Amino acid sequence: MKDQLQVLEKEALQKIEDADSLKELQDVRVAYLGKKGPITEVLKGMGKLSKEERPVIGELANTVRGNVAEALNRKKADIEAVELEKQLAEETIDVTLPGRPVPTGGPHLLTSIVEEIEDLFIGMGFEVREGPEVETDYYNFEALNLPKGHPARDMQDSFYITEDILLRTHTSPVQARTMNMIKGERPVKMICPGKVYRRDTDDATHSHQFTQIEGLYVDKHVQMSDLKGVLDRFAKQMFGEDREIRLRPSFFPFTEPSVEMDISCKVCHGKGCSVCKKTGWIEILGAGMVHPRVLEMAGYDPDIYSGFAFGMGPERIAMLKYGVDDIRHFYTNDIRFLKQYHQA
Ligand code: 2NL
Repeated sequence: MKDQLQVLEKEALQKIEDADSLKELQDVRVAYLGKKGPITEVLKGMGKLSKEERPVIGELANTVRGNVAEALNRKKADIEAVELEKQLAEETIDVTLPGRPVPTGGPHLLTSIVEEIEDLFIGMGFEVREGPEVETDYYNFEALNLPKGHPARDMQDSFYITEDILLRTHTSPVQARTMNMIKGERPVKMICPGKVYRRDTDDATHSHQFTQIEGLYVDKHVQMSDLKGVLDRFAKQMFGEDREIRLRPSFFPFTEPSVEMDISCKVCHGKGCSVCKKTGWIEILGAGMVHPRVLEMAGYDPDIYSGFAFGMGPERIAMLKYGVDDIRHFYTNDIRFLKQYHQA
């Protein structure tokens, strides 16, 4: 039995020595130390031994078992170390490779244009103000000299929430609210950018939701020449110092007199070409002297105060400046369109 155990030990140690994977090692463990393994079998047969032999063989069997178990653990650690080395060697990371680019995005073309226009007017002393997109009939129409029954108030032309509340059709109510807050106690010089809504069928030049920037300057002695000077500066700064402006008579219920402003065509400089439809001029915005009734309703004495106002569509400005041919490009968020206008 002693010989048997020693042979088993030698055999097991040799197999452990020869093993070169964790799987093989586990097989050896099961074969020699398992419940049905030969060492266990030997120990089971100890009952047949004499009293003297039993402790000797028992001790030897335990020693053999201990030696085999120890050899297994040592070899297991060795194999694991080798496999880790191998894995580390295979999975080395080349830290000198360039990283994957992270998409950074950028401002929407419309956002850039609105901010450019804001900066330009801030430079001329205007403050930027915002207001609600859901407006009362009073501020959207009444305060702007569009009384009940005026065709612009047609249910067909606006999005009404109740008979008295609607989505604003222009940003003028922000200006009416501001004037009302100041109550004619001091001048106002402001622009108000924001979203406006009109019931319209969307096409290349119309949208039911679009952006507007309106400006208002109310003070003592404000006159038409002030309007012309401010708009001329705007046109030149936005489209180029070589551009001329032209004011044509027009009509708005909230201004009197009212004008429409054109800029000279950059292609033909006023001579007439296909871009300007042979007129030499391109329409940019509407403006005028604030109607005395509008001033009065806002709490300004029209005999002391006067003002000018203007309104423009940043989509149209961007379309002219960058040659965008369809207003829907601003809203459909096709990244291929938007990316063209991201500054590096
Ligand atoms: C256009 C024309 C305009 C105004 C807007 C205005 C505001 C107040 C008083 C008087 Cl509070 N007027 N705004 C005046 C003239 C024209 O917009 O064609 N916009 C796209």
